[in-house]
Amino acid sequence: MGQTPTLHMLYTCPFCWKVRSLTEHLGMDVEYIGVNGMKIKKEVAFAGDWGKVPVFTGEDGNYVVDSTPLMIHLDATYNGGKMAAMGDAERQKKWLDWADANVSKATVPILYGTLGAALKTTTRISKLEKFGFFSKRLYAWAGFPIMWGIIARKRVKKDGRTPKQLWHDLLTEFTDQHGGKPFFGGAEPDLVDFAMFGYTRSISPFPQFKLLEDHEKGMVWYQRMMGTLQ
Ligand SMILES: N[C@@H](CCC(=O)N[C@@H](CS)C(=O)NCC(=O)O)C(=O)O
Repeated sequence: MGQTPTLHMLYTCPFCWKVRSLTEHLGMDVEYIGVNGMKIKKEVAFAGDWGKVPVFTGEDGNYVVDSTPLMIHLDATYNGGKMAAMGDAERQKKWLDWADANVSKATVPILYGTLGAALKTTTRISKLEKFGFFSKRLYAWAGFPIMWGIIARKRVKKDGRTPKQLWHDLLTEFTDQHGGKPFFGGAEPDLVDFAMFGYTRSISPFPQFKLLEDHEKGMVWYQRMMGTLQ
């Protein structure tokens, strides 16, 4: 036995919630370390050039980065690789890629799609995350509403769907894959369930979450996933 594993994360980072949901499901003893959103590179400098969260450090002091490989690592190390071995490996890989390619992109527009939404999200983030007094205000009033709001609006326009419609379509596409079973993985959740759950859960502290709440099948699955956490 070495040190207690740590997970460096941002409270509002969707990728971090993929990993954290899995550690909570497995009932792991992990110390969650909230980094300062304005100093991510510095705070995870111990993990080399990566410069992003999440970063997981195991009992042996070795770190693992990048949420999807990190989930696969946790399953292999702390769960006997049970999730990776569930069902068709190719299907699992395809849908992990699908979630990373599509769902992460849908998250930014829903949180920052209009200037009003961007400002609401940003002030909420500045309350949730750890910032210094000045950066807190700077972050709330200047940074994200302008930068991300503009990027998100461009993306939404190009797609032609509202951020809500986009999320609903993704949840439908995903739950259609369950084939009447409780989870994507079948009777039990697999890595795709946890990736999708992490993305969805990262929106839950924000008022925009109500836009997802009328996706009935999606929410039934979401609550079921909540029930698998320890
Ligand atoms: N592909 C990575 C993406 C991680 C990522 O982009 N994290 C963001 C926070 S949501 C970050 O740390 N960004 C800092 C930066 O890019 O400077 C993953 O899945 O873990």
